[in-house]
Amino acid sequence: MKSTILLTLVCFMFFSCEHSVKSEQKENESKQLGSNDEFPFLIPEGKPNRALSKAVERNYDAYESIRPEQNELYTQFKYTKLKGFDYNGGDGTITRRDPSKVIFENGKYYVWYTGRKTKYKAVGMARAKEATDEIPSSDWDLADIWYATSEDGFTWEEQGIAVKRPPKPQPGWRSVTTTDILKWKGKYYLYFQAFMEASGLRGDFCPVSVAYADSPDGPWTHTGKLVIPNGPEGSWDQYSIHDPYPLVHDGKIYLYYKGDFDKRPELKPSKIRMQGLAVAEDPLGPFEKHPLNPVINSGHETTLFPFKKGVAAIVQRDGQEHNTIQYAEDWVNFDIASITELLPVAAGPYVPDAFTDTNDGRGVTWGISHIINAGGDWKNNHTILLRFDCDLSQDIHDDDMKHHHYNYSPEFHYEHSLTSKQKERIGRENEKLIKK
Ligand code: AAL
Repeated sequence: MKSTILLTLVCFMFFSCEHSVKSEQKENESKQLGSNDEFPFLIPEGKPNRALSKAVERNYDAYESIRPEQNELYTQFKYTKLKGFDYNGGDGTITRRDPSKVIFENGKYYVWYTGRKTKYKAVGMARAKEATDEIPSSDWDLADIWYATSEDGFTWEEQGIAVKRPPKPQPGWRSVTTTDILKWKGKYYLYFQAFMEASGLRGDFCPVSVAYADSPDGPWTHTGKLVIPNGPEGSWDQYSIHDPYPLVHDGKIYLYYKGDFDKRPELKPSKIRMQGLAVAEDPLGPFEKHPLNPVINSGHETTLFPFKKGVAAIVQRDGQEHNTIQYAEDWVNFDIASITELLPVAAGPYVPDAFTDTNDGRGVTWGISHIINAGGDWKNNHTILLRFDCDLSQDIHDDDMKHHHYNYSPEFHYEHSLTSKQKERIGRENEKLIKK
């Protein structure tokens, strides 16, 4: 009898205890979910334990934080005109484009870029057959690599040519362009697109070569080497290796580059651009292309920087994932970290830890980018350099860089007007409706 009473008592205590734990849990849950099981007004910090739409689930799983302003890899971009560069009244005979990353040496900032100062303006890639030794085809044809220095990043002093076109038939004899800098064991290396034909004749075809120097001020020695050669016939980078961009990681040189491929004249644009990775233990190679190439499925020019343990990429125009900032902890497998707008084109950021082989990349806050057709008239096509600022840094927290939209003026919208072909199509659609 006694034992039956005891058992009943124990069972009662167990069930009532379980009941109170469960009701406490439920109370907490409903506190979190709000009344009527609605998604709460105050977004839970951690992923709530309830069914979520795919989109909300992504907010928790795919991004560093649930709001962009707390996401270290979210930013807006601000732009400033640079002082110190002349463009011959914008007549198309002077161009400066595709800046390298910026580095700080000898008490000043350095940037290298494609410089074209030609007697004649470029005829355009479509008319490449008209190009001569004096008439450039594209905006980057018949160019050399120039450099400039600055003490504040806003006013620049052009120092002259760093790497000249070498004599024929050395790689780059036609044009040396789109360079980027590596500092490795006390020496400096400039990787560049080495054109051996006027761009536009068959496409924008070139491999990558490299020059080196003991000082960022040169003198630069051409290696004459195709340090990143084009891929084998039929491969994605068989024709173009563009925008070489070296960083140091894991005691090696991680060089990212762009390839343009999948040319389909029936489509507009007829090509797709993606980015690949080549790794070397020595700046002069051999570079081994990563077996998973391409590793970034979008973007045009390459812009990357060490971030935390991994590497981040500014993926601007072109491709499925344009207008995103991406991150790869293993330096190979990139995910979208944020989506933003008005990204700097061909950005060369100031990356203080580009060559320190860091395991805690601090990020970037400014750099130099370019604007093509700066005068708004393709007949005088030329490109200008400008400064961008942003907050993609672990060290600054600038709320004014974290807004979620720009206010574009009515004029800006109307500049993106319908073509006459589109207007005709709309007219036909209206007529069809009216006749019904
Ligand atoms: C760019 C870069 C490469 C291309 C051309 C000049 O902005 O992607 O350099 O070859 O356009």
